[in-house]
Amino acid sequence: MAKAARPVSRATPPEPGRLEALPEPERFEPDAATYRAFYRMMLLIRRFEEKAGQLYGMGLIGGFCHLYIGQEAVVTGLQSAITPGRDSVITGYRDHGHMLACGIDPRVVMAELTGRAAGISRGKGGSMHMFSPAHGFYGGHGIVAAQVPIGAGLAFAHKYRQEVLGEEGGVCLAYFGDGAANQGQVYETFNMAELWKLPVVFVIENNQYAMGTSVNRASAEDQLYRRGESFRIEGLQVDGMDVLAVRGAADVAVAWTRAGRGPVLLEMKTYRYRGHSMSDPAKYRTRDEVARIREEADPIDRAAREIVARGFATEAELREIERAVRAEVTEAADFAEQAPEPDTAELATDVLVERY
Ligand SMILES: Cc1ncc(C[n+]2csc(CCOP(=O)(O)OP(=O)(O)O)c2C)c(N)n1
Ligand SMILES: [Mg+2]
Repeated sequence: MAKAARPVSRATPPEPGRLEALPEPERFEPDAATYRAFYRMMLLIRRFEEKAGQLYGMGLIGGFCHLYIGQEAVVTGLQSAITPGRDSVITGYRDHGHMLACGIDPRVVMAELTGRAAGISRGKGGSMHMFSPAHGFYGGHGIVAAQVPIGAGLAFAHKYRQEVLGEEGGVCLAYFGDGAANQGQVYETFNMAELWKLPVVFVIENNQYAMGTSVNRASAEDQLYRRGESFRIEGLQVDGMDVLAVRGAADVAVAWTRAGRGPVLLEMKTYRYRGHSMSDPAKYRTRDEVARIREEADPIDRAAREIVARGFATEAELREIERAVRAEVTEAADFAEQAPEPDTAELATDVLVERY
């Protein structure tokens, strides 16, 4: 096997005596069951998204639909490092994978995508507007970067509950994209988060593109892990196509922020295989580019190879996992297709209606 690339690298070292240094992360060492569980989760997200793409093509999903295919290792590695329910998670509109990794039932996510009453937002939110506070999942936000200050607010609540109310605290994982990283509100948030030492991990999912604009074209500083430096927020750049590198970095970041040392910024270098949304002509990149990354860096293939090489499962056992995942996704789609739409009397309930 080729020598693994260094999984993570650190931002500029802090000035001695002025900033504490984050410990150097190591690639996570899973046991067999944990690595198989990572594989299963990544595969569940991939197959779920493929099915969502099919249902969209059949006209069963309306509105926007942004698929997460290619980025599965990011959310799988990170979510495995936190405590579901105790900690909180918030992201943008590319959110189906985050919900599955939070442990939300694929059936209610698919039912929401197809606008059914059994959906997690009762069929009225759709792809971009799903929430489950019971799972610590706070959306699902269609406004680019809007989730970043809200994530700091969630972290503030965690800190307040712990320090003022004496309740159990927690940390927030606030995910956003490389395009969102150029939004002004991100930097107001960085300032307050560090000033107040909020328990938040900012996760930039750098999938190389914001709609049709590449990160290098739009970003004066394209090493996004450095974006917190002027706020004294340390950053790590991580191979987001390697679930074990992601988990290793997540462990360091979560331990740091849980200990009251303030925010951490993780730049996950990843890639989306599909278009920005379902209506993307993809003229800004070549098919070869996508095919090459799929071939060389696919996170699921990589995990499968390593699982077999380490003797954690046989190829036949991985095929069995695949079969079970396909069955789960088929069941979710069948459930969604058969579920009734919301009653028309429900049209305005739980919906903010502005009257002018
Ligand atoms: C404030 C705001 N500006 C513009 C848009 C339109 N828009 C939707 S997604 C997007 C690109 C964001 O890219 P990135 O942050 O890299 O996330 P990705 O889609 O790659 O996950 C834009 C410009 C929006 N929804 N909100
Ligand atoms: Mg992007």
